[in-house]
Amino acid sequence: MTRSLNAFGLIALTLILVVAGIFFLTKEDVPTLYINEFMANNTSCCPDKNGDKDEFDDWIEIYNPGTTPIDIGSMYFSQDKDKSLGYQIPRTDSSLTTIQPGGFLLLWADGERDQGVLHLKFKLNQNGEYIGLYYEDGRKIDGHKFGKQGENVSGGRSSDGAAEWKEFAVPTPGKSNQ
Ligand SMILES: [Ca+2]
Ligand SMILES: [Ca+2]
Repeated sequence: MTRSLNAFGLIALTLILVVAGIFFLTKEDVPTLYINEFMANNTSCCPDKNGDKDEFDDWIEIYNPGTTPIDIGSMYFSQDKDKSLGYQIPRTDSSLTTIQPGGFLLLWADGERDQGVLHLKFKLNQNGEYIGLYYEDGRKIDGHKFGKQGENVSGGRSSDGAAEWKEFAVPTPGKSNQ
């Protein structure tokens, strides 16, 4: 009796380990993307073209350093590093929200959601704050905390994806940081 119970326990334990192994092996890796550049005090730099109107809105540039396209639809932006599930980017138009390998995507932080999927619900604080990009399950992809921003100056990685940040007097929204 004891022996058959032990055998049963062993089988159950093996099954649990196999199932756990499959779960961990099939759990997708968080994609590698960078918050590459942003502007929180845009007065004349880079217009968000809204019909005939030039809107000088805040913006965030995301960079895909990998070798496969990545759709950021259904990922989240948060301005609070303790809350990963902030604003969810709609997954309604992959042609607009997919970043090609080595490519850049420009999102307008203008609070004007009616202007399309690349327009975020929030604006950036020119006095400084945190911005983070999170995977659809809440795991962190990238985050950056910045201080007070000068007019029409962007903050960006010194080169695309680099760890070091600097100010750019000549910003490059949607293009490689130079
Ligand atoms: Ca706008
Ligand atoms: Ca850039």
